[in-house]
Amino acid sequence: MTEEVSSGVRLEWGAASQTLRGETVCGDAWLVQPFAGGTLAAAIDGLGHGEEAAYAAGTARALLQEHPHEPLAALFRRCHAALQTTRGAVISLACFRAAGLEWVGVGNVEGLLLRAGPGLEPASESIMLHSGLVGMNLPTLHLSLSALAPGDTLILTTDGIRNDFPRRLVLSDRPQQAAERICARYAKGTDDALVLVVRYLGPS
Ligand SMILES: [Mn+2]
Repeated sequence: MTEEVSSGVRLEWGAASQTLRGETVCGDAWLVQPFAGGTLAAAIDGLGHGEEAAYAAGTARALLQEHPHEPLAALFRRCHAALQTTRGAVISLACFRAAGLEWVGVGNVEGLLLRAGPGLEPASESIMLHSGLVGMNLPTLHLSLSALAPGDTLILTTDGIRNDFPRRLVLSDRPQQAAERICARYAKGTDDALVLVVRYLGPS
């Protein structure tokens, strides 16, 4: 999907997920939610798998969708409060604004920002992950702000995805194609799996 509304940034994104065999619902969830001034992207892995994992992930997703404009630390506090009565979830959040990408994670949802421009160093950046479990143990968060140039591409993957997928190939694919290809070839098969790919196209 491509979004060009009043959020201040133009993005194209795609997602793919795989539900663990034997389960009817996926415990991993994602969101891309534009608001006035930016767009929030999220990848969420409810602890374990099955219905209770999906419930925890869905609870977090609904809150993020409702309050995408809030600071990331406030969103984590909001999710932490709401998930106390659930199994909990690991969550990575990325907010795209004209000023750049603000991103942080609690738990192990990996985030990678690939630089599209040639010769840029570093060619990629990784999300700052804090150990914890939203709903159970919320650490103090240190937010990172990364500058963005057109074509730069964020990839969020839950731990159901092997992390040896070929990085640079992602840049030559449309986000939806990239997400589907990574999910099809690099899902571990032992857990739910989710890939969210978001490309920054430029300011709007
Ligand atoms: Mn998982």
